Amino acid sequence: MDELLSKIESPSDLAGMSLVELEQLAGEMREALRNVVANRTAHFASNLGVVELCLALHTSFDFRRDRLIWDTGHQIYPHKLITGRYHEFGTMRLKGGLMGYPNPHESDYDLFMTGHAGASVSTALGLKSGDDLQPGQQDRHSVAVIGDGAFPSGMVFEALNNAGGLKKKLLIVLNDNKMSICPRVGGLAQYLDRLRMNPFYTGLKQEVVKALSKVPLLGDPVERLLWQAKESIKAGLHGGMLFEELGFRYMGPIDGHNIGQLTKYLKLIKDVDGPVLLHVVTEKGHGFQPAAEDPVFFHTPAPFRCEEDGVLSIKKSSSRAYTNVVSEAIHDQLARNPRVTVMTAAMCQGNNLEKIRGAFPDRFFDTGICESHAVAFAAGQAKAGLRPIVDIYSTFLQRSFDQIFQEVSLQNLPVTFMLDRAGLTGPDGPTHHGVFDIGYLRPFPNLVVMAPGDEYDVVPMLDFALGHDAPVSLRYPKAAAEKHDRPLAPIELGRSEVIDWGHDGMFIACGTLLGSCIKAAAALREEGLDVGVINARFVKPLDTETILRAIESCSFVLTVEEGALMGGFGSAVLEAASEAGLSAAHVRRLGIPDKYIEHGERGELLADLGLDAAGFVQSARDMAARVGIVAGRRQVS
Ligand SMILES: Cc1ncc(C[n+]2csc(CCOP(=O)(O)OP(=O)(O)O)c2C)c(N)n1
Repeated sequence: MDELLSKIESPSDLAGMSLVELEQLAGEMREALRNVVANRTAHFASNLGVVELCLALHTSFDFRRDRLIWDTGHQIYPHKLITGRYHEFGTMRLKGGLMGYPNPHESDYDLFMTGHAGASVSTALGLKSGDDLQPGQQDRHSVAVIGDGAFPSGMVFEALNNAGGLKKKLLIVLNDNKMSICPRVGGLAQYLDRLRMNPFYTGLKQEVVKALSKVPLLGDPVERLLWQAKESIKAGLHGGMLFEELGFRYMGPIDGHNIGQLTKYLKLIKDVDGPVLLHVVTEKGHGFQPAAEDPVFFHTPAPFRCEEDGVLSIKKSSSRAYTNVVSEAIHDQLARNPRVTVMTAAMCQGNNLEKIRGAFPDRFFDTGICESHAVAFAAGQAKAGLRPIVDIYSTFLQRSFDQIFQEVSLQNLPVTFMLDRAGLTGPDGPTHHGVFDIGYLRPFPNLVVMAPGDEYDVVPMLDFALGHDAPVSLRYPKAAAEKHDRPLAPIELGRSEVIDWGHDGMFIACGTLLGSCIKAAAALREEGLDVGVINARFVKPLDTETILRAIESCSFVLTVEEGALMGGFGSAVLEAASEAGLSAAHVRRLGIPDKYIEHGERGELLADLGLDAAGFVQSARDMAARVGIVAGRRQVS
């Protein structure tokens, strides 16, 4: 049913719609959201929760001119539905289709391409102060919508501090649904809980609303708002002192599913000079009972369908992911060693740490979406004599670059970084691909950088890391774990593992593309090309002995990594060759080129980049031809 939604080409089509029609539209939008997740993994519960808020914002402001930033951007789907993208909605998160996050290439209504939490207040403030400096632009409103999960990010408080000082006309809508991906944690969460106890939102709400609705509708809106604030204080209803002290006018909490109330407040706030924080209470998963009951699963559910009797049939993948292999290995370490701790920055579910949270509540730390704090916090624990593991997505660790430098590497503290989703993450796209970590970790002295070649490497590598008296990082992709049967060489600092020595050429694989290299080498052998495979295991220190021997003795060498080529593993190999005075003209690096890779299934993206077995076969053939090897026989040069 899309009677109204199918006619919405842009938010201007909402003008003149009655409250009843807007509510009907909200229902149609929820149905469109359900249709997407019926077919593929996508963000769901967060989007269900902001449908009314999205409609209220678009009917109260004109975002062709005003500025709207959805923090993180995972809850952008309703906004996409009413900004001209409904008819493409079925392509959501498919390669070549709509992105699951804001994307300025899709629409002028999306200002920044984002996917990392906590930047909205800064960019909305920047937009406002940028507009204010230009003639004729000062009337533009700037709005940031941020969830209570993203709100505790350090950057948000930096921005609040700045905004309170600048006194710019800025609206922050705090979307409080009591959830991050998992239930929200921390002192600020408790503060928001207390604000929710405000009688304005609870039992007394009706009376207060009645009292406040006595405000004459005519007259100066600012005066009306001041009157309301005064009346709330008199009634002992005023909360939000923390925000008031920071220089914000705090309004709320109000019901984020009540379009009428939302628009009433938004319209009033438009006339307030200076920064305002509107505290809106929503239910994550609103309008779809299973999602409201289990918002953790329905944050980004795997495909499911509703059966006639209402039972959900969840299609589960049968393969075990690296994430699961790692979480079991961490569990085992915590069980064996009381000095081991683990921390996550709000990714308990994504990193499959829920069992660990239950089994070791004293040694499990969820810092909230505060990656830089998590790393410095781990450094403190390491200094105190513990062996902290920071279990984190590669892309989110970028938020902690300086803490890795100063608090960890400079002090040479034994913090272990488990970098999940290192590589192409698939349908999330460029904001989430974890392709930079090799490049940004390699330069730090003291830091050991490792990459398991397969599942067999994971447990011994974590063992090695926790026994090593210095920081260590270990990267693995969002992929099904593979096992390559072989006599397993023990993990030794700076030692690679030779799987097969090739006389014509060599693949030197950094990480789990090892499996595709092994397959490619087997196929090439059938063609008469003797190409070997090395499992590099260490990016730093590099096994220069073995790798330089390969460069010296093989006709060609292909380095392979699921990471940015620039500054990556292959670069490290070239640097080593250069240091040793070896020619590297016959070395070719395979990895992620110097551009952002769009969203799509990981397998499709890897294949497009020539980073699958077929691509490796082709690259080896090309190199063989280039150095003069034909059908397995080297030509006399
Ligand atoms: C820097 C960063 N860390 C972690 C994440 C992963 N992440 C995406 S959404 C989310 C929860 C956000 O909660 P909230 O802001 O309250 O929004 P809700 O989904 O509850 O509406 C997290 C942890 C991220 N996107 N960015």
